[in-house]
Amino acid sequence: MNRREFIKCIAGGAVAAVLTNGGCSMANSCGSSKGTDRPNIILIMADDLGYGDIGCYGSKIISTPNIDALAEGGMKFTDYHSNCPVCSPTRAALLTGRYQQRAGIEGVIYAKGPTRQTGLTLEEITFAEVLKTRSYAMGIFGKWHLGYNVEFNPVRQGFDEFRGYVSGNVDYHSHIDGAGFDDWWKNLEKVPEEGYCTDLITKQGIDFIERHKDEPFCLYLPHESVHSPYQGRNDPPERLPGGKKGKMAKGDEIARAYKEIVEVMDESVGRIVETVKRLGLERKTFIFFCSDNGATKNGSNGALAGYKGSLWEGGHRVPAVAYWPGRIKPGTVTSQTSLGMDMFPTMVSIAGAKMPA
Ligand SMILES: [Ca+2]
Repeated sequence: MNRREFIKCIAGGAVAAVLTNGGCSMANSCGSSKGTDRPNIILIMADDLGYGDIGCYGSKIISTPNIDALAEGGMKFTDYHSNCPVCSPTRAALLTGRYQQRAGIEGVIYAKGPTRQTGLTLEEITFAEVLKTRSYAMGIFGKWHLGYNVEFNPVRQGFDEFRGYVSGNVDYHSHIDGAGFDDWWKNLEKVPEEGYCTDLITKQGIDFIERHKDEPFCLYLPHESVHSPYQGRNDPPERLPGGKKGKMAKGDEIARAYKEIVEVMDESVGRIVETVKRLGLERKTFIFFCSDNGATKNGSNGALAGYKGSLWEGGHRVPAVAYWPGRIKPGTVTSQTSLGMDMFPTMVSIAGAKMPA
């Protein structure tokens, strides 16, 4: 690649440039989709998952064979950073490709207090809106956290389908948010759905892929895993209707539940990839897995100092894995510094869409 091509790559997306440099056999246009008909995109984001929380980043406690397999068959980033050490700003930057401050989301949008009334303004251009210009089917299943009020709903920001929750976290079983409100949506309406949060997100994701297998799609799966409350599949709900409190995990129970929450998400990643393979979409689907900030003291940031909320690397240097057979050489490890908001131009480039002015 000559210098001019490299600069074009940077303009087209730093992660796209890394993918190209990482040995994509077919990438002759900086990761853009020229010559390929609009590849599918699957973006899976964990919540509060730390640098040391999964197998391919050194965890000896938590078993993540499916994410590890993506790293083995694709590319592992050792210096990927979430845009912020907390949730909402990271998501604002990911969605808009802009620094979160420019997108107006400088801090967490809390379930309680005045920020509950705020959200990502509709004037912001999201990757969903840009991919729609290339006729992608757009689905988001899981956590939004860019505004509680219906005016900020994902279907107002370019997504065709939304199932999940708008707050920072819900009870994995009762789907009640931190302020005591039911928080499980189908587009603009609250529509309850029974089940464990991670399993519901997985089910919706698989259903979306199956329904859109014959057209280009972009599936955004922002998981709750491994945010608190710490609840495994068989644990009781903590938040009950009417503001009542159930049993909360404490001490050793947190470590046990934490491991299970991550392992169930890994199982989810496996089921999504299995669906892509089963439908013969593997070579035309770009899959990216990352976290939205570092782990709390209940998890592991490996050798990095600091935790979620800190500007030490433990707060924002997080796992990231890219997988795309035929485009990304298996077993690649890159130390290229990259940032959550790089995903916007990368996805735009892959879709062959135009970057907004
Ligand atoms: Ca988070």
